Amino acid sequence: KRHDLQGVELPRMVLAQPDVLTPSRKDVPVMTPWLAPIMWEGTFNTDILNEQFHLQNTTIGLTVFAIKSYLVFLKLFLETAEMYFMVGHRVNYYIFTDRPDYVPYLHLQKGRQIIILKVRSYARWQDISMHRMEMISNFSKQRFHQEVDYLVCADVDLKFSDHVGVEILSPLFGTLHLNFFFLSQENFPYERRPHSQAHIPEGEGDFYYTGALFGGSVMEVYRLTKTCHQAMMVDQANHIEAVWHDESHLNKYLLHHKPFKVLSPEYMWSEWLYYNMKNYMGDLPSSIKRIRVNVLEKHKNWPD
Ligand code: 2GW
Ligand code: MN
Repeated sequence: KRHDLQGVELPRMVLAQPDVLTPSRKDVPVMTPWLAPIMWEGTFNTDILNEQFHLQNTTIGLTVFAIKSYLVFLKLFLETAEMYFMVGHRVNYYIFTDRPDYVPYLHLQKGRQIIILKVRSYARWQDISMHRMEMISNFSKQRFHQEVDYLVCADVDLKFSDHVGVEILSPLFGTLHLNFFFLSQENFPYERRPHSQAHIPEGEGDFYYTGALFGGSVMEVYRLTKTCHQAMMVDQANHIEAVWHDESHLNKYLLHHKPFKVLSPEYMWSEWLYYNMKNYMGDLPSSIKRIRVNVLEKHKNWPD
């Protein structure tokens, strides 16, 4: 499928003349040093973007893994995606699960479908999380490239709470991790051991990206997931596992392959973290205008 916006003729739209000398937001960074926009409320016009992507008849694949007990998250994930994710566009939900029978039945909006992909499970949760890279790369090569233009890869333990639309789409995009957005580079939890393929030396790094939301064109997502999977296989052979698993490898990849768009923490918010932060930060900063995706609370054994 095509994902090239050139040659699109937009219908006549009456819009105010762009005031290019005034930044759309002055309270948040809106551009990376490599001129990738950082997506915040108030920096983009949804009507123009919807037109552009409609004229291309864009189809978006949303990949999500619901293996073993994490199937419980799937219903709310899908219900809220139906309300807020790429509304009005063509969407394929690719649900990777070890238990297809447990996928909830849902009435979907027109142009949207659920595709269940049966995959194996792993005993360790770290392996479940990490092998997502392998499975996404395999399916990208085998079928996604025939069916969708873009892939959006998400964790399942989240809910959509406001608009997430075509503004996020570009050949390669990552999302800023809320926990580290306010911190400087030396506090990023990158893998620091030189023996790991995910290693990022002190003094390097642009952002800390979350493993919970990334994507791009099928080709770019294929390259990313294949590269990360191969790096994890090398680590495994060397008996080392990166500190934050697939997320560490994603950060390494995005350091060396700069994303074309960067999503602000509006796209991966955590009420729980924020509740704790409030104790010393006061109320929500006025720079946060919309919270679009929320991480759900859960319990697990954290690494030491
Ligand atoms: C994960 C942890 C503990 C026990 C089970 C699982 C688990 C994860 C599972 O039983 N079944 C399953 O399908 N998963 C999938 O892996 C699911 O899609 C889930 O969203 C994803 C990542 O696991 P999660 O959400 O528990 O990890 P987080 O939210 O702590 O995530 C960040 O760090 C991870 C690596 O440690 C990943 O990079 C993740 O993308 C990040 O958000
Ligand atoms: Mn998660």
